[in-house]
Amino acid sequence: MTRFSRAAIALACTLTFALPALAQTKWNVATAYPADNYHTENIAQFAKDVSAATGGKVGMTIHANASLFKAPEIKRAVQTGQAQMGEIILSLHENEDPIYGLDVVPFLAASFPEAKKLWDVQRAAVEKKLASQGLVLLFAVPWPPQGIYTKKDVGGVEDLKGLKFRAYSVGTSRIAELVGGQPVTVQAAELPQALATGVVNAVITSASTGYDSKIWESLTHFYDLQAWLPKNMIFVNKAALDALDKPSQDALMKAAEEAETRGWKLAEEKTKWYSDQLVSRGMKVVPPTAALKAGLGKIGEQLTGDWLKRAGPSGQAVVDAFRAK
Ligand code: PCA
Repeated sequence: MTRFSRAAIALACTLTFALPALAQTKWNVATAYPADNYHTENIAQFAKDVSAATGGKVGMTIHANASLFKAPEIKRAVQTGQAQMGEIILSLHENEDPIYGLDVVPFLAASFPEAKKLWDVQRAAVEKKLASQGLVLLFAVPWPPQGIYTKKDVGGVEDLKGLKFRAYSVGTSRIAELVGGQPVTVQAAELPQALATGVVNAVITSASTGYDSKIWESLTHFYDLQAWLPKNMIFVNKAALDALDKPSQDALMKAAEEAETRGWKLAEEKTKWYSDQLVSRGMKVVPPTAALKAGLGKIGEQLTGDWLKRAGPSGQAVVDAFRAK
C-alpha cells in the first residue's frame, strides 16, 4: 500500500467515526398559514434558533400554507409520524376535547392580557391531552382579536341573518348558527377562493387573516368585535423528540419558550398594522354598535354555559382558575 492510500484509508476511517457527531436530523414541519404571516415567520425563526443551538444537528423544513397537509389533517399527520412537527389552531380539534375550544368562547378572554391569563391556566390541560396522543407541546401563539367581515352595514345581530358565514372550527360554526347565518367551514388556505367564488359573504376571523386573504377584494366592512383570541399550537411527535440527544432536546425546549414569548409580542405589535392595512385598502374598520355588541354578548354567555357543560368539572376548574387570576 502506498503512503497515500494508507492516508486515504485513515482519513476515511476518521470520517466514518466522526459521522455520528455530524448526524443530521431533518424534520418536516406542516403548518397551515401563509409563509409571510407572523405565525410562520416565528416558526421559521424557531427553526433557525434550534439549528444554531444544536450546531446544525437539528434542521427543519417548513411547509407553509397547508402545502404538506390540509389544516384539519396536520395534527393526525404528526401523531402518525408522517411529519415530525406541526402547527394548527387549537380550536380545530375541539371535537376531540373541549379544552381545545376554550379560547374561542366569545368574550371570555378578549384582550391580549386576558388571553395570556387564559393560556396560563389552559396550558397544562392541553399538554396533558397532547401527551395522551403521542405529541409534545412546544409553544402557542395567539391570533389578533376576532371580528366579523361583511359587505353591508350591520347594526345588530338580526342583520347577520341568512349570511353565508365562513367559520374555522366547531365553536365558530356555532356562533354563525346562533346569529342566524349559514355556517360554512373553510380553512384559511382556501379562504381567498371561497371569497372569490361567493361561497361565503361573511367571515369570522382577525385583521391578520383578512389581510392575508386580500379580503377587501370581496367584502367592505370589518366589525372589530375583539371577541376572542384563538391560538395556534406548535407540537412535535414524541418519538421524534425522544430520538434526539438530551442537549438537543434541551436546546429545542429553550428555543420553544423564546418562540412563545416572541410570538405573543409579535401578535400584539402587528394587530394595529393589519388593521391599518385594511383601512388603507378602503375597508370600513369599525367597532360594533352597542346593539350588535349586546346581541353577541348574549350569545357569548350562552356559549360559555354550553362549553362548561361539555367540559365538566375539569373545565369548570380551568375557568374558575382563570376568573380567580
Ligand atoms: N385566522 C385563522 C384563525 C383565526 C384567525 O385569525 C383563520 O381565520 O383561519
